[in-house]
Amino acid sequence: KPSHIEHIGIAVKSLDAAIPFYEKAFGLECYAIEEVPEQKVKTAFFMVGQTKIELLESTDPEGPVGKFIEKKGEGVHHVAFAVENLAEKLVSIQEAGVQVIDKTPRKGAEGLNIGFLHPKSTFGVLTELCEDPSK
Ligand code: CMX
Repeated sequence: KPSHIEHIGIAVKSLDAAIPFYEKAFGLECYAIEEVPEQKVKTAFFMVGQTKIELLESTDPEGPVGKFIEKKGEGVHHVAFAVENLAEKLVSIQEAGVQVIDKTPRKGAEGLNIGFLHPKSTFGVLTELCEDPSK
């Protein structure tokens, strides 16, 4: 089973507008800003215990976060669980009848291997599984 919630992804229109909220309201420090061109996003990370808040700004209106904001506005975009043996998990979860977006792991932010499950198959919540290859 997953060890913890690795991160919560929050779609925002502007990192520059959203980062100061997390800094001022909670005294959190933005420890990394990274562009992930394959996902058409720019990300900003805050650590809260073992879990990160990942702010997501779209770099392309046709990308997943651009389309999400257009349809639903800013808000919680996905929940990511930390798992081991991601490739096997993606196989077994499909065997259990869950629709996956990624049949095999791909590279995500922070060097993690990631795989997404389709929100239509997970009660409306886009769900990500992540594996830290350095562990
Ligand atoms: N949470 C819940 N539902 C979502 C969703 C989300 N984040 N994104 C899309 N949906 C829903 C839409 O509302 C829509 O529902 P309806 O059919 O009821 O209207 C349906 O899924 C299809 O949405 P769409 O706008 O037509 O978008 P697509 O089908 O083209 O893509 C999805 C949807 C989830 C397959 C795509 O966004 C995807 O592959 N996401 C995974 C990758 C990703 O999100 N990357 C960004 C984060 C990267 C990172 O963390 O580094």
